[in-house]
Amino acid sequence: MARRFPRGFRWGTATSAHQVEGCNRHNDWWAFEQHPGRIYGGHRSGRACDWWRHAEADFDRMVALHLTAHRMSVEWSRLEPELGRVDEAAVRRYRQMLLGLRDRGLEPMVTLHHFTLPLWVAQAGGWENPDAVEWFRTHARRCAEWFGDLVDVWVTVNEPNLVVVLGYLQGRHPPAVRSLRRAVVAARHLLRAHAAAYHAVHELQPHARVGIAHHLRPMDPLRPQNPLDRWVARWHSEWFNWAWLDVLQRGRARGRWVLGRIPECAATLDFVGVNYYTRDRVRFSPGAPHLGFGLHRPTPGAPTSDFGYGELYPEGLLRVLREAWRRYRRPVYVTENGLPDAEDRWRPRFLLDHLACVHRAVEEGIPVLGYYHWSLVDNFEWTEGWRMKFGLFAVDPASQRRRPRPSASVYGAVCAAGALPDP
Ligand code: IFM
Repeated sequence: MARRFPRGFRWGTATSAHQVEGCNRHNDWWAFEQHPGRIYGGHRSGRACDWWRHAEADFDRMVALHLTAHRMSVEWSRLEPELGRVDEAAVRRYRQMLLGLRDRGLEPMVTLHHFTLPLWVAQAGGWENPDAVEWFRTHARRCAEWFGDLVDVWVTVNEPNLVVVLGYLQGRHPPAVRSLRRAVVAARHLLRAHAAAYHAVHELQPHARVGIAHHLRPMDPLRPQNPLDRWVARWHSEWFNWAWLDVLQRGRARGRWVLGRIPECAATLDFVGVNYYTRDRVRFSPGAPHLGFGLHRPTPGAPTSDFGYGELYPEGLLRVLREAWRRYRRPVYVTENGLPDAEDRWRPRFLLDHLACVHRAVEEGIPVLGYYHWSLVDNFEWTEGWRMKFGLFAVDPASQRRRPRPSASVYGAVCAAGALPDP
């Protein structure tokens, strides 16, 4: 029996504005990229994949792969480059892009915040400033006004846990802070901003689906027999993976997690967006209180993608889908899944194995509505610059030439059939 997906299942790819548009000069990442030592090899986003001018050429590539959906983000700093000043040309260009997707039969899913903040927000304290919640509410309401006739599915915030861990605990992303106290303040504002955006969109579009794209990774003990490893792995999984979604479902996290109670966040998930890449093994480390007493490692000896980005572990996707469904009973989208693999050594198998897990989840009765591969094209991978290649299409940022990798036709065949080939 062919492993067929339900009718209407969305076959997509995912991108974010800063990583593909080019010349996003008015956000905190552009400023961050100018500091030596921040980005691998001194790389910069520069023209990125030139989507601000030529996204439509890549939309045509999506059509050639038989995709039916695409997840993109709008860049807040383009739409509102200064507090209260709207750039009408940017609004027009996003409408043109969204129409371009629609006209090609591609359903847009739009993210309102994907890592970047307008410089004026960042300079006012970013997510540590409580005013950011209201500013984001306005941004969301305006986007629903401008684009609501073209967009029914919205992601408020991409990977709030990574925004906080990388930006406020590890200091690797802007604002490059290392402070638990400041991390908690930012996290709570970010979650309140999600809730504000959720309601702002729904006031104008009661039938829209509004959710979050959350980075989920199973955390298993490095030494499964060791009780301290087991304890620390469970604890890290709880706060990194689930506490955030608990707050958005129930207004508070289970136990006494630092995120605490935020009653206004309750019941603000129409769906759970799952960004799944890999799993971590965790080892108890008494000398690392600043790391929550846990060191994260890949599984020893397991295959990993380029530059040790992560263990290749398709079953982890099934595990997080099951757990998200068990806890929240909300429809799910796989809003990101992919790997850096310049030579396409692993990607064809990776795609089929991860999609087999999605199919299994659907068979078990979990309402998974779509799968968005990260990414269509190689793009600017934040602190890793251009060295990590996530695309179904290789991109040379200098010439802007594209070359399909073999996995593009593997994914295209699955999308065309709406089914997986026999194993
Ligand atoms: O490129 C990123 C994306 O912006 C957020 N999720 C993970 C991807 C790959 O690292």
